[in-house]
Amino acid sequence: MIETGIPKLDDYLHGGVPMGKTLVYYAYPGVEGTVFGMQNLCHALSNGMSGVYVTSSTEPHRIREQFSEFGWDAEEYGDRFTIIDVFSGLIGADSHERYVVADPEDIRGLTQCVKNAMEDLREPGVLVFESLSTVMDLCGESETLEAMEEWNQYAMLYDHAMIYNFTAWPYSDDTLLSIKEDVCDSTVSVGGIIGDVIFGQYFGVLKANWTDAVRKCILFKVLKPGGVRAYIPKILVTGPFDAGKSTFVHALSTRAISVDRLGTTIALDHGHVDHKGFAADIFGTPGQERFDPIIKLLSGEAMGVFLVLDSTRAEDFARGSQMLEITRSFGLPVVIVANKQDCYGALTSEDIRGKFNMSENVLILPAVATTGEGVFEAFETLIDMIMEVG
Ligand SMILES: Nc1nc2c(ncn2[C@@H]2O[C@H](COP(=O)(O)OP(=O)(O)O)[C@@H](O)[C@H]2O)c(=O)[nH]1
Ligand SMILES: [Mg+2]
Repeated sequence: MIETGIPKLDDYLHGGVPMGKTLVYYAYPGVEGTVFGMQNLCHALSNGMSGVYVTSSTEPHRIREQFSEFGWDAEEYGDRFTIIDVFSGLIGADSHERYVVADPEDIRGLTQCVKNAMEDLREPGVLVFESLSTVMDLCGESETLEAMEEWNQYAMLYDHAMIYNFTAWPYSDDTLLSIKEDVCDSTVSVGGIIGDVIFGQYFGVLKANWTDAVRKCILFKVLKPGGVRAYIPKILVTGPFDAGKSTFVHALSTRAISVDRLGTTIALDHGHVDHKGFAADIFGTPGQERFDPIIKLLSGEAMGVFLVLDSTRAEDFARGSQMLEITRSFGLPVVIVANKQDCYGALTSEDIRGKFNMSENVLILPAVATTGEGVFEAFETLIDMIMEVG
């Protein structure tokens, strides 16, 4: 098995891609599809495996630059990393790569290189195509489909995993259908939520013939450095005044902005979290009752809620409960953060549950926002709940 290194995808495929199997990322034009295969390759390489990158639309030295922009270091992989250069021949440039396809328009040259590279790998590894669509543009649709059958057979024979990035340009319907449904053991579609511009990107498993894959769609974002992150566009942080909401947002965030006072009325927090393959934007709501309509407004688009409580102030719990009701009417996953656990007189999670009128299945987790203790545990818990719902 090789892990893809794409957040959630390995869970959905129950571990990754088995050796000898093939996966295609079927990306719609305009979305950031190429990074998926690249991330698979770098993940395998950093796990000590060998990998081959078939580059057909970028100069090899630019490929190494792209790796480092994402925070992956090609040098570090040494000779476990090789390139099949299908690009330099196109622009008449010299190539120093181990495998070079002299005539990129002749698919037989590529097939020979693929075969050689697979034979040369001393142990099971992974081959990744930067862009199958470019190969198709150069060599023809049916020629490429035929060659794929052959490459996939070699992969099975030599026990390598095979990964293709493919962009679904307007090829013939038959070609698109073959790529999507027939040629590979598994297909992951990478798409965009399209308005006037693409304002969201998602991926999801369309098929995997070796397992009962989870069929959920994941929103994603591409970070540099970092690569593909599962993305949660909005998490709300609510709670009574002074409970520690702003401190909590800052403790979680790689970047955070607090507007402590806008005029004399309102306090807003906004932060970006980047943690264990997940990226999220979090928004603190004001605590005062007169802003409840704003909480209502923000809740409509939120995917989850933290209710932050000052564990020493039982007199504020009723207000907390009231704030929760506002968001709960939207059916959102909730985690209650029992904050200020370092303070004298702080109630434990269980004490708080006793004073709070709520069902057993609402989680209450201890935290100290000022030191960051417990904040990422709370984050991971809420993320799990959000992913369950999605
Ligand atoms: N001792 C302690 N103080 C905290 C903790 N979290 C927040 N505070 C403090 O509580 C006060 C209110 O925090 P703030 O984040 O502004 O609360 P907000 O009104 O909910 O945004 C600040 O002085 C924080 O430094 C904590 O876990 N322990
Ligand atoms: Mg605040």
